[in-house]
Amino acid sequence: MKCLVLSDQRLFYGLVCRSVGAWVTPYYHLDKGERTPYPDLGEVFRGDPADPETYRMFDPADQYVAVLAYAQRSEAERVARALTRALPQTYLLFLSLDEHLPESAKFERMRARTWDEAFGRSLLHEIRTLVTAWDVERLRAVLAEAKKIGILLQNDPDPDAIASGLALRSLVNRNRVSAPLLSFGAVTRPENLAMLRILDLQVQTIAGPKDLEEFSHLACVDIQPPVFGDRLGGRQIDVVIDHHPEAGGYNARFQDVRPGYGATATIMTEYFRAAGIPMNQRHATALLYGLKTDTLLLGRETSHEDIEAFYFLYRHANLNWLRRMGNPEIPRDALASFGRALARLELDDGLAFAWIGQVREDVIAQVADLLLQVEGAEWAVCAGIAGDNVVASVRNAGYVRAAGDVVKRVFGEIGSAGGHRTMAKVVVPKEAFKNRWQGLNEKAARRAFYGAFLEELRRLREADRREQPAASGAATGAQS
Ligand SMILES: [Mn+2]
Repeated sequence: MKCLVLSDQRLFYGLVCRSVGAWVTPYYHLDKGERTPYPDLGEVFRGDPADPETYRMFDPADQYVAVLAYAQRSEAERVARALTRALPQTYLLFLSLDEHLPESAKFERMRARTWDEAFGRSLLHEIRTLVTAWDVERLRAVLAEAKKIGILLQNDPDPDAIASGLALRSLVNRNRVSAPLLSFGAVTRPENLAMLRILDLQVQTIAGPKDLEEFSHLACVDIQPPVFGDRLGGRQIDVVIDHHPEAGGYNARFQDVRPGYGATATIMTEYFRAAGIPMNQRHATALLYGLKTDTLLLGRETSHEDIEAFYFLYRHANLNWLRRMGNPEIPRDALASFGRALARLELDDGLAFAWIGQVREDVIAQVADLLLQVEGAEWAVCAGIAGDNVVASVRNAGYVRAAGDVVKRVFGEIGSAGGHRTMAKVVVPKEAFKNRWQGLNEKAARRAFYGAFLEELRRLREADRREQPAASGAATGAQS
């Protein structure tokens, strides 16, 4: 389609001459005898734009689109009137400042946009990219002299933290030896373990300030130093990059905290793009997975920047890896014990239980998730042996008492137990388990979970019932 471009600001011709060509053929209006402002502008037409005669070279039977960018509304309207009289089948796009745009129904087939609506975002983007590129330079300068960098992630780091840590390491040209990812708690969620496995990533577990001594520099990613309390032993943190609310009370040499962002992965993606660093498949997949999980697939606390980053990462990521991370694979040799366990699955008083024997630790959590889908299950427990421990994953449907509290009360004394409201984990050393429940097998595990554990659930349920006001006695599904 032919596109007539008319403006009293010649700069505008430069703005459009390279950007609309793919879809329309532009014809620029110039005054009689006026020199072409850009040498390779393309087709031009000349004359008084407010005179219908000026458009004689165009066939009035054809369809056109015209872009009119005039500083004054009166001028824009005068030109539009002449133009539509000569070429009645013309779509009109007006661009100007808000107060100089024609009212929306002034002409047929028209659209009026302000300059900032049409170009503002991309101009702002350019300014921000410029600043971000220098942020990356500053970041690199802060870590340039580092002998060894510790990249600190939250406890039980999530994909956003892991991906952002990986991205930071690459931005400053380090590797897993000179800049390891550190956490005060191991990665436990099966999806996150799958991410580490598929992308060949390691997170090193550390215990306290002593473990930080070997690092000349420390960076906090997807978290801010105050969250660690005194576990940092008062160490100076050099770099903080995060999207959680500003914590305050600390001073880092490089600090970039953007609470409006849905993920730290978005900040890291902007660093890569602004600094012109190629995004490889591994980085893109990690960052996309981090962004996806932190924003619940862009459903929660998502900014325009997150969507921009998502769009960019999506084109560079390996979607097959991504799919495998979202649905962690079950090892083949675990399937047999799965089958046996599920066949003997017990469901008593709302508690679904399965013992799956010796197995990779994350499989236990996967089976627990599955058990919670069993009809009639309010609680699900899957237990097995992983390494030197008996490990159990506990799930509840979310409307009964907190899973973490229950496991702590029952298992807190002989092992480590804890978790959130709807999921919890129990780790008991094999020996301690054997002594307490007279064995290290399915029978003993059943004793453990159908003994004290079920007892505790019954007690809680009874307590809930007593707390319920008589009128709503039937509603046992109250949120706790
Ligand atoms: Mn995050």
